[in-house]
Amino acid sequence: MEVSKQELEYPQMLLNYMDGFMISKTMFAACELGVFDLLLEVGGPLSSNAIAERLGTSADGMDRLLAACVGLRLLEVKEHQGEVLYSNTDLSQMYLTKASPRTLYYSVAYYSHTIYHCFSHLTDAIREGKSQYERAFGISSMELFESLYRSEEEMLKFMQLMNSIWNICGKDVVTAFDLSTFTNIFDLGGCTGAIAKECISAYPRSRVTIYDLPKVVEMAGRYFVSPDEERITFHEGDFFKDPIPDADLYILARIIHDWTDDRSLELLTRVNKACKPGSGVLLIEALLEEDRRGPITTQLYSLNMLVQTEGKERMPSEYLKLLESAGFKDVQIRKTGKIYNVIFGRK
Ligand code: SAM
Ligand code: ASE
Repeated sequence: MEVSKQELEYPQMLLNYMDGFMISKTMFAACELGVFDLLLEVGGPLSSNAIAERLGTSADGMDRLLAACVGLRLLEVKEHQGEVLYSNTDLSQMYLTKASPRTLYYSVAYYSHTIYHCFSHLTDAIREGKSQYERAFGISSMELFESLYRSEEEMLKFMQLMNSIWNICGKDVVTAFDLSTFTNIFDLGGCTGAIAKECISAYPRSRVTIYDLPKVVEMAGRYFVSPDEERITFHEGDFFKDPIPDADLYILARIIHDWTDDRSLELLTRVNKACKPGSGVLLIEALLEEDRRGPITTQLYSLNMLVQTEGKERMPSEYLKLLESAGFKDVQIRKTGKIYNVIFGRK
């Protein structure tokens, strides 16, 4: 693609890319300090000094942070009787406050505490082709989910991250295919139960079992799934080692992208063995375009899979090949128009 003469004279795009991490960190800092939560709580505009005082920060630092948030369209500013006052935009109120039902606060927190540090070692990750937990957090080689869950606090933060995107894309992924004929559904690596909740709300006859590691099941029961959800149950196990019980649909959301082709094939073959004829498998994943031109979000996520996991993001043709090698047929793909898409296969 040719750039315009004007762009060659003044490379605005490159300048924007250089600033990218500052934009991220500015938004993260405003979230972490509680700027958006405070403005929601107060319910009206506040001066920079008042915000600094309430949040216990320097006045000068807060003044600059708020100015940058206005530039990023995360806050609104107005002058009233000589005083400069700040308030939330609709977008920050809906997505950046902790208690909002559509909050991305926990995604922001995980990006800021974990992903950001892994990405400071991106160059090394690419040289070596492996995750950067050792460098970023000083922990020596452990199994993937042992490093992701290196403390109870970190496990909870990861679970909150996993949970939060389904506030935005959950309904789309469970309704991309009509799943109403499947009543006994297993969500392998089902984590916080976000997908399970979407399923039972979209399909009144379905029951969903969340299959995950024992520690995760314990946390999910404690923090995420209410015991009143009669149609959601738990099953503790390791999907690489322990039996996979009977079901008529197996959902694997963001599971295959954590693993190498070999491990993915091993897992999908185990799932295929557990399937009866007619049973299905539903993969929920971000998808790369076959022509390698995008989507940029998924291309960046694939780099994140490199710095954080053993896996990668894949193209539809790669998922098709994995599923067919594992014994699935009639593979169909549906795009949702959002980050995550859906791949359905049958035994
Ligand atoms: N499906 C959820 C979602 O998309 O929000 C969570 C995806 S998360 C990337 C991967 C999940 O697989 C985690 O909940 C993790 O605990 C679980 N997991 C990893 N290894 C596992 C294993 N060997 N057996 C069962 N679950 C496992
Ligand atoms: C995983 C998904 C994620 C494992 C580690 C992860 C995500 C972040 N870290 O299965 C969610 C997607 N976001 C990005 C930046 O990739």
